[in-house]
Order: sequence, then C-alpha cells, then structure tokens
Amino acid sequence: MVETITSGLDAIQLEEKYGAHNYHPLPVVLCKGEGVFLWDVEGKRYFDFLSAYSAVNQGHCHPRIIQALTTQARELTLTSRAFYNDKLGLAEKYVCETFGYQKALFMNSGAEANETAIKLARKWGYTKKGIPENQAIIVAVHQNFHGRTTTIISASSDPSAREGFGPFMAGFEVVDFDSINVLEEALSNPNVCGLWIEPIQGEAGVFVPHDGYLKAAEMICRKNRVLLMMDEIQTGIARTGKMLASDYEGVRADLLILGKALSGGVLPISCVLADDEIMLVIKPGEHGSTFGGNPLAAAVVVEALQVVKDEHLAENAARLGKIFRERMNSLIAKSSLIKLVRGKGLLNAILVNDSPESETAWNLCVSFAKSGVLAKPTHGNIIRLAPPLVITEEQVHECCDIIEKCCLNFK
Ligand code: IF1
Repeated sequence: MVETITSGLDAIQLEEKYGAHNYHPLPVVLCKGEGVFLWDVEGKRYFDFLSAYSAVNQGHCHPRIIQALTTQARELTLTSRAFYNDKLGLAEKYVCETFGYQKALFMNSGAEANETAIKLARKWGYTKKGIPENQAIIVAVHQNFHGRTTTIISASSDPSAREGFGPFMAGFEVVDFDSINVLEEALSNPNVCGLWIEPIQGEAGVFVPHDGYLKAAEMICRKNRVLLMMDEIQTGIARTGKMLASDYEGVRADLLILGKALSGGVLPISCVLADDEIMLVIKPGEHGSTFGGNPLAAAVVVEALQVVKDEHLAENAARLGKIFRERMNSLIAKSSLIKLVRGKGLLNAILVNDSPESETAWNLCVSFAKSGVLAKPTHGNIIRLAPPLVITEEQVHECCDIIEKCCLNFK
C-alpha cells in the first residue's frame, strides 16, 4: 500500500534505503511547483534558481502546458511509430518552422538526441562525404557535457563521468573549447564528419566562449565539409536571451539538438533538427524509440514552445539576465566570497572564492535554501543560478537581496 510522505526526513530515508545513490541532493524535499516557486513538504516556499537544469524555462506546471498535457492524455498517449498519429506531423512542422529546418526527429532524453545526432553525422559521413566505413571521427571539446550514456561519455574529458564505465566508443577526438586554431587543425582531417559542441558549456560551469568562436567554428565546418552538431539542450529555448544561444552569432547548426524545456518540464522530449540531405540518410527501421514522437509529447511540445513565444521569454531572459549580473557584480565589489559572475540571459554562474575541493559552495547553497532560494553547485566552487524565464524584475531583485545577505553573512 503506497504511504504518503508527511516529513522531509521520511522521503530522504526512503530514497536512501530503496533508491540508487547516483545523486547527492540538497536536503530539501519538494512537493509542489508553480511558476518560479517550489514548496517543500514542510510548506516552505523557495525561488527555483536551478529550473531543473533549464528544463522548466516556462515555469513549473505552466497552466497552458498542463492543459495541453491533460487534454491529450485523455485521448491518446502512445501508439509507437508502427502507426501514424494525428499529432506528430503537426509537432514536426511546428518545430521545423520555429527553428528553420526541413526535418525533425523526436526522441525522449537529451542523451538520446545526442546519440541520434552521432548516428546521423556518422552515416552522413559514410554515405555523403565518402569517409571509409567505421573510420568516421567526431570532434568534441574538453569539459563537454552531452549526457550519461557510454557512447557519450566516451567523448567526455571528465574523469568522474568515465571512471569505471569503459571500454569506450571509438571515433571521438577531444580538443580545447573556445580555440579556433585547434579546430582548423582537427577539422581538416578528411575522416571528420562532425564538430560536437555546446554554445555555452553549462555543466562545466557556464563557460561562454569568446565572441566569434561559434561563427568561426561554423565557417571551419563549412570549409571542411564537417557537420556542426550544436547541443542546445540546456542553452536553447530562450534560456540565454535568444531562442537559441547560436542566434547571438547568427550560427546555423547542421544538426540542432534540443531537449529539456522543449516540454516545459512536464515530460521528457528531445529533438534533432536537420535538413533533408542529412536527416534522410537514416532509413526506415534504422533508428527510433518506443516513446519517441508520441502524441502526448507532440501535443505538449507545440504548446510549450508557443508559451515561450507568446510570453516573450527570450526577451525577458535577456533583460533580467543583465540586471542579475549587474547585481552580482555589485555584490562582488562588497564580498570577497564571490570572485566572478558569468553567463548569458538567465543562464549564469558565480565563482566562489575558495578551492573547488572546499565545501564552501555547497554550504552557501544550503544557506541560500534556508533563505528561500534553491541553487546547487555544478562543479566544486561554481554555483549555477538559472531561474525559470517567467521570473519578474521585482523577483530577481528579491532573490539577489537574499543571495547578497547570505554571502555577506556567510561564516
Ligand atoms: C544529470 C549536468 C546539466 C545537458 C546538455 C545533454 C544533456 C544535458 C548540454 C543530457 C543534461 C542534465 C543532466 C542531469 C543534470 C543536468 C546537467 F549537470 F548533468 F550536466 F544541466 F548541466 N546536453 N543535463 O545539460 O540530457 O539525457 O539528461 O535529458 O545527469 O544529473 P538528458
């Protein structure tokens, strides 16, 4: 018989006893979300400054998205792709027109979308670029994060992502991020079929490349007939102040990889967008997934993206992100605890003035939580600060006041 959780401790103890220990959550047990707010089982309200890693850009439980979900859920949730359904084509058309591509391939998780992009790039390499069979190389960059599957971590340079999970997939070369020279060299190899990057490295700690890097990467890809595989799973859907972070430099990926906020956080949806020359290298029966492109996801993705447009969330992220970074920079002038703030739109991070091995960033996040702001360190001494894009200017200032108070009183 399913019990109800009445105290946070109950929930934590249940997860400790029955759940895999693959996370180290902050000791907060949440039970309700609405817009920028989350509530814990004790009734305490928080500002969400993580947004489920940018999956709830539209805010928690957005009424229009929940409406689309519940309406479709009463009609038809899953047919498999063995048959057609009346929602998928509409969703494919909608995302193709929104992002300017000829074809869309829906999957579920971000990792699955990246795996799909890898298969598309390789098969395009063999069938269109003439790379010898099984010799295709995809160039990735250090400090990347594209998901947790064994193929994806084969391209990771993070020991904690790889240790104990070998042997790894061949066909990846990893070079420095934000360096144009290494791309000129690496992409000149005729066996390279793809360059696989995030426009801003989220997990690594919100590393924004120098202006012009993305455009240069696109040009070097074009020059060498290499596909630009842009992972906008965390940076896309208005998070950085434009619909795509690539839009800041007018860069058009050959393979655009989306996830997270595609659904506004109500269910897993991911998508790869490409033009026919690339997308049609995969023939019927060569790729797919049970839930990929299901009618429930199809109904949700259209509403989730329409909300982003109707509520001008990209513009809001751009405007309030500037205000946020200004507030953080004025805090830096007053507190030796924070070394810097960096980011674009409402994807930002602060660097805590202590060693990455210290508990300072963690303890600071605990004090933020006590004062009603939920955030979590990404790596060591870097705290990602990324609220839902529906946040108001007044709420940004309220949260900055909390962050400032915690930093100035931190012991
Ligand atoms: C976890 C990180 C963030 C992503 C980019 C692909 C994926 C992600 C740029 C894979 C997913 C999530 C995964 C989640 C925590 C979070 C995360 F810390 F893991 F790295 F955001 F930075 N590309 N990121 O950010 O998408 O398969 O998860 O749907 O694994 O703990 P997914």
